[in-house]
Amino acid sequence: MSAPTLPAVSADLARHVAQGLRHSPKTLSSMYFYDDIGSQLFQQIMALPEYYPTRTEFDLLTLHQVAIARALRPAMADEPFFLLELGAGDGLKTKILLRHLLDTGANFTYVPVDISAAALEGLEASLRQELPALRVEPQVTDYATALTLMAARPGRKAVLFLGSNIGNFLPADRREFLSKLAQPLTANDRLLIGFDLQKDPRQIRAAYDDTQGVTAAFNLNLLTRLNRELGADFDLNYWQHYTDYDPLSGAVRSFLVSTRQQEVQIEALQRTYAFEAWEVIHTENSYKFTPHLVQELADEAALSVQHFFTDAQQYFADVVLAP
Ligand code: AVI
Repeated sequence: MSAPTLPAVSADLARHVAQGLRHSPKTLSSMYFYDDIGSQLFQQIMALPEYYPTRTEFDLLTLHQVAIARALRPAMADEPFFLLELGAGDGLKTKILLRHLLDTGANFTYVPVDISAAALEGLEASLRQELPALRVEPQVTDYATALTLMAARPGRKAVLFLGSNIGNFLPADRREFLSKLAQPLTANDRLLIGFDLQKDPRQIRAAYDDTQGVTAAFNLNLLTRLNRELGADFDLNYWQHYTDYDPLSGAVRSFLVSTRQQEVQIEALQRTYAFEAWEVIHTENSYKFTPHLVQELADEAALSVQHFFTDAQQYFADVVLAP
């Protein structure tokens, strides 16, 4: 029997799964959490009482909007620029800045980038309603393609990478990503990056293991996706969500745990995978930072820290960087 022909996105997924399940421990990337259901579940996570990062960053942007907008836009009021946002999602936080920039006469085009078409359609519709004067050019693509796209565009840019998305990279990948992001920028371009800061370890852990089980559903949805897109037969009755926080490395690590010995077939890979009882698949890292780590990261990417905005409790930081 030959493997079924897959659409391009699923072919990428198939390659990734084949590689990740060969690893020890078995690994799948959190990048694949965000199908349309995963994106909806992430919207729910952001509203959870335990998940402090989103509302903290929202309050921080509200508090510092004037100073942040001033740091991002060109000094000449009518000089055009692009405001490119990687991983825009529902844009709820960004709307604070967009509204302020429009109110103060900034001449800019907003380019939200996301891998979920549904999330971007929702964002565009809400922007048309709430900010009809805004010029929007949504791009459904991954970060790597967005970076190439950005490099090809002449003109000044401010690039937003909010929500501590940077925390989902492993340290080496994070350094490489930031260096690549910095490369096409010229002296007057700016980056605004959100970093979740280290704090009470219990509070961090709780943010990734909420009592309503939404984060568990978000993690487990990855298996549902493999069932649907790759013809896998993961039985969700025998998989659990587990997460821990290591204050030494600053990493929250999330896992899918096989609660019994089992075999799973993946039709698209024409393979059967064996899982021991309590064997895990590592699915996500969410790193937490200190101001010192942020400075170190900026130095490594040859960027300078222009402003370090934080909230009263110092839970989160939005940092303006320049080449
Ligand atoms: C998108 N990213 C920054 C979230 C985080 O906090 O790592 C994804 C997430 N995973 C579980 N809860 C939220």
